[in-house]
Amino acid sequence: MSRILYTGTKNASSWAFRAWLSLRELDVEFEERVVDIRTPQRFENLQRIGEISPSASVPVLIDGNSVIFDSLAIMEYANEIGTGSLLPSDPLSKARVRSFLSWQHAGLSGLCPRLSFESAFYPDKRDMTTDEQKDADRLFSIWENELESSSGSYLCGALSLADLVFVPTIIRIYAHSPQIATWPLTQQWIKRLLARESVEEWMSTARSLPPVILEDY
Ligand SMILES: N[C@@H](CCC(=O)N[C@@H](CS)C(=O)NCC(=O)O)C(=O)O
Repeated sequence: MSRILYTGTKNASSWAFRAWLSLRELDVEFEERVVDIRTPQRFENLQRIGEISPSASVPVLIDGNSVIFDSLAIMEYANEIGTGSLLPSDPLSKARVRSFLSWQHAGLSGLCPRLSFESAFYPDKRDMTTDEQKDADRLFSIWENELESSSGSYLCGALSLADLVFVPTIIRIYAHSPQIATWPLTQQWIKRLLARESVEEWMSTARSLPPVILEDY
């Protein structure tokens, strides 16, 4: 196998999850090497990744002699070498999918840093704060409008990179039992995404690991 994906600890690595999901959904073959990104071994392990990748972070995809780093680049590359089904061919629809990808990649909202991916796996979860629920509400209403206008099962009609990029975000919000009844399409979309074989494969391993406790939870 000439293609190697360096991912991170499965209950702590939301960016690696996105790249991994795209490769899996597109049936691209790869060998997976998990980098332990828990402290204190994180620093030494990522330093070693820095010897092969400029970003010194995961995910990194090695394909033959090429190094493709950053989840977004890997997602787009996966689509190019896979079935190509995760980006629409029409330029406007493709730009819409890419808008969602870029938005998530640029930080999305204040919610992600406050509600870490790691916290989705804590046995005792706190309630969401009012501000967090407000941020979640905004995302839910945007997703609801998108689902309504695409009349599809997924954000932009068929499953696309736009859906996959939001999976780790959904997981961190959904694990904290948000009030979501007002957005029925979003609720169904979340359930549909979480039930995907690829998502369940990653999550079942993630759930089996000892939780990575962060102090600022
Ligand atoms: N923009 C990068 C972010 C990657 C990232 O932050 N990865 C985490 C693990 S999920 C990591 O390796 N962090 C270590 C670091 O950047 O020092 C991407 O999308 O791939």
